[in-house]
Amino acid sequence: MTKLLDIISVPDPLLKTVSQEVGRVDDELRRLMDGMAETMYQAPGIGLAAVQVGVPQRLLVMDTEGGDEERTPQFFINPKRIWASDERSVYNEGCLSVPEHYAEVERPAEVRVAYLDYAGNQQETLFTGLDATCLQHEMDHLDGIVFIDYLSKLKRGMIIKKVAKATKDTKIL
Ligand code: K1U
Ligand code: ZN
Repeated sequence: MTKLLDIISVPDPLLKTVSQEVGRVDDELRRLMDGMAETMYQAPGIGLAAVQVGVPQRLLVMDTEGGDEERTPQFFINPKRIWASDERSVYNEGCLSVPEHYAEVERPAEVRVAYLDYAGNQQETLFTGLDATCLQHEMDHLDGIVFIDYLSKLKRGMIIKKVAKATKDTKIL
C-alpha cells in the first residue's frame, strides 16, 4: 500500500527554497511519485509539488480531471517552460499549503513545457486552460514561490497568520 505523505503549510521556510534538479529516475523516485499522487487525491487537490511533502526536488504531479473513477496522474520531472503565450488568463487559485484561502492570479494562458515523465522519457507538451494554470502554479513551488507571493504584502501577511494559527490549533486538538 502507498503511504500518504504530510503536506507542509506556510510559513514553513522549505516552501521558500529552490528545489534541486532530479538526477536519476529510478524505483525510489517512482515510490515518491506514487506517494505524492495518492496524497494529492486524498487531500483532495489537482496538483502537488515534491517540496510540499518536504522533498525539495524538481518533481510534481497533476491531475486536473479530479475524478475518482479514472485516475490519470501526470508526473513532471525537471520541468522547464520553453514557451508562454502573450494571452493571459485569471483563475481563483488555491493551494494545499495555504488551506482555505483562494485568490485570483494572472498567468500566461498557454505554456509549452519540456520534462521527463514517470518512465524517465523526455516529453514536450503544450498546456492550455486549467492544466496550464495548475502546472505553472506547481512549477512556481519548485522555485520557492507560493501563489500568495503575487498578493500585496498586507494580504499575504494576513493569510500566513491565519494559516499558522489554524495549523497550530489543529495540532493541539
Ligand atoms: O497545493 C497545490 O499546489 C495544489 C493546488 C493546485 C491548484 C489549484 C488551483 C489553481 C492552481 C493550482 C490544489 O489542488 S488546491 C485544491 C483544488 O484546487 C481542488 C480540490 C478539489 C477539487 C478541485 C480542485
Ligand atoms: Zn500550491
